[in-house]
Amino acid sequence: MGALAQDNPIWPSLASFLSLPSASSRSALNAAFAALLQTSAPNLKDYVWTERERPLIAHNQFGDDEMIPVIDMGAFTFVPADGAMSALERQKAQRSVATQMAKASQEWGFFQVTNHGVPEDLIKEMERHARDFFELLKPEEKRRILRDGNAGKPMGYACGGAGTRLKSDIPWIESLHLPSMAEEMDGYAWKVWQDGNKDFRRVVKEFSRAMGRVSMKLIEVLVGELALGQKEKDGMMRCKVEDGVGSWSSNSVVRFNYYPPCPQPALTLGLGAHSDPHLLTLLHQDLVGGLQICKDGLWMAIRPKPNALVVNIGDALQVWSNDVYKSVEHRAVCNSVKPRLSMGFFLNPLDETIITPLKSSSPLYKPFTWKEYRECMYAHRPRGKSNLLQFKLLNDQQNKSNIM
Ligand SMILES: O=C(O)CCC(=O)C(=O)O
Repeated sequence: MGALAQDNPIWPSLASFLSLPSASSRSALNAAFAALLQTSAPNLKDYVWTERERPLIAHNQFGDDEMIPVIDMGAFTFVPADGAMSALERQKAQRSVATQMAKASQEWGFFQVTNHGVPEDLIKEMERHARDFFELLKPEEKRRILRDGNAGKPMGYACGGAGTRLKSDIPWIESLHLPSMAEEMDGYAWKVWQDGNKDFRRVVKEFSRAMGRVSMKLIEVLVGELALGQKEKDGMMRCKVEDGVGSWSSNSVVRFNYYPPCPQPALTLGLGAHSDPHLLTLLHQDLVGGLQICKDGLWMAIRPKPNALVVNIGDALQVWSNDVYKSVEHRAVCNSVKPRLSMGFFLNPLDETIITPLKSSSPLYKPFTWKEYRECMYAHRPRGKSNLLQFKLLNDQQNKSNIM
């Protein structure tokens, strides 16, 4: 692990803020924080979340281990040695894995995969580079790629509220969003480092490619498990070819989340409750803990599993599957002891792709483009699943009760 967050010039002032007694010392800190971020004076009280959103479960208060499905996907990712398995046996093993994944996506919207095929060494290298970015660079170096919070597709670095349009309930997080397209991604690295940090660029590209490959396999398996007719399957294949969804490099995003230690983790959140808008998310988290999901109205913590990746269904796949698969609300909870790092790959369609249920009879959503959906999400703060509801076709009764 790199330098502790106490050495990071942004967060110590923020960290001590909540325990400061007097208004004058608070305002001195406000000024110091504003100078560091070179932004208009932030009100640090805005990191204290409204009571109903605060976490009641600590980052490491894990539930029953066996409850969140852990699926070994080796049958898809590893080619057996000659003679180790017949083609029929392999097919049978793949069928069993596919069934488990589809069941988990329907019941949980979340599962973890092992034997996913992303090399352990690559993950370690990626973690090292991400920690170096957050912990070793000066604030002004990171701010060279500060996100434009008003953009329809904000990329780059954000710290707390800086780089977002959030004014209250500000998340306790530093994050870095990078486009998975190699050339676009390069541009961000060249802005941060004068020498372009070749090794950072190489590792992000390899990581993105490897995570993209697994994501595509997962999508293929999950769509294959939907009860689709030939017409819908052809439609899905057309989507893939025309939109480049079949390509890891299309329109996807790699995101690094760094949660510094927080003196009052019960008052704030690293990320508020949201569902992911994309098709599918693949996330690597370190062993600290902090990811929580909402299952049947109750929050529960996902215990990190060494060498596993967390998979979750995004809104776009929920729509594609006409609500068979569920995109589920989740959030990130902070802790007072250790920084936490998570690294995600968000699989996206191309901007002009029309998202509509693949099965055409009785669709539950009106068609929309990925660009429309993405922009709608960034225009409002995503709270829970509010974004998806805007595109739902409601019957008269539901319409009435929504208005009342
Ligand atoms: O860091 C985590 O565990 C959650 C990350 C997440 O939800 C996101 O990046 O959208």
